Amino acid sequence: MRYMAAETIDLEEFAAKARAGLDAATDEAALESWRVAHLGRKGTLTSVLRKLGSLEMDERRRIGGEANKLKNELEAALKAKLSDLHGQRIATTIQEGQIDVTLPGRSKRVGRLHPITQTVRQIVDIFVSLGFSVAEGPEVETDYYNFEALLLGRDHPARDMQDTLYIDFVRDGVYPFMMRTHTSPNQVRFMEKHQPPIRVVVPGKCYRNEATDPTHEWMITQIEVLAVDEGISLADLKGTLFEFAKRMFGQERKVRFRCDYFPYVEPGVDMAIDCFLCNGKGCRTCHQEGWIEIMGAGMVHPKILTNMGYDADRVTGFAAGMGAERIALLLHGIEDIRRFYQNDLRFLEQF
Ligand code: FA5
Repeated sequence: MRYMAAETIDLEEFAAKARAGLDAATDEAALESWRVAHLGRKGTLTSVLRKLGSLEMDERRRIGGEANKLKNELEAALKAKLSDLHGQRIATTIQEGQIDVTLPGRSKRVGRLHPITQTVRQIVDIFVSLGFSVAEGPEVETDYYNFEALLLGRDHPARDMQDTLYIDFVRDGVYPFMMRTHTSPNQVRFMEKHQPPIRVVVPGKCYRNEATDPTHEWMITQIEVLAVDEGISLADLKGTLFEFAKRMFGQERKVRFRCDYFPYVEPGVDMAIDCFLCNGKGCRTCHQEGWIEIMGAGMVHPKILTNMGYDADRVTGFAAGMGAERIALLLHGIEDIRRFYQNDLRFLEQF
């Protein structure tokens, strides 16, 4: 059995010294030195507590309990003294006239949702009201989902339609990862995990190596729409997208449907809304066309349905991918898409 000499852990003596030291400290610097000397990691009370292990069990319990009580007492006294000092400082500052307590308070600025977030929510709400559910997918995408699975093989010329930002990582001589160029990879991701009937929208950011202009940004937000079921036809695609356009833009805007090419749909179309600025006459914002394209769409290619394990003789589907920034341009009458991401509060606070 080992004994510590009683004087090595004389709590009374330590407590008296510590209390006297605290009384003598009159400013924040002195209080901090006192805290380090007594309560700090290498302070006197800490070293007392460390010595407890070498005491006999009963002694250890007794002195340990007292030491902890003392520690709590000293910490509370330190806190009270610091708070007094703080109060005195404020009182002095007010007395000396450095703080004018009669001044009105500063109001906190309340943030708001970014206009594109608001637009995305509006679009998604419309589709939810039409019976669609909502899913998400990754922004860093693989070559397989972004291109290959959508029938855009490595040498397919249509890859050039979306100038791609690849991740600087090479495996087997190719760049397997990229910032997704569109939300269409989520058609495949969703179909892999679900069986028809499918009604889903997938919103998210997409990235392209774009030379920007009034209607082109390098980071955009798309909303992918996918419906797969028995008996879905081009009429369902048109009906759904027309209904969407009517609810989004009102009855007065004109809608244009044209044939377009995307390797993963057959047939493919694009949808445009007449330009709000020139009312279809042609201007800088609509590139003199009179129309602003808002989405690509089409009937899901039977090859993709088969690749997903579906019976392409039984089920069909339509898909669409629309740009939220273009839709926001039309909704709010903004002449340049680049304003959305310039972080100018004078612009953003209008929404
Ligand atoms: C696509 O991205 C296809 N994945 C759409 C699709 C989905 C087709 C499903 C068939 C089936 P596109 O590159 O045309 O297609 O882009 C679709 C929409 O995204 C455009 O109509 C436009 O509204 C928006 N968009 C595309 N690129 C930009 C850009 N650089 N700046 C602003 N909006 C853009």
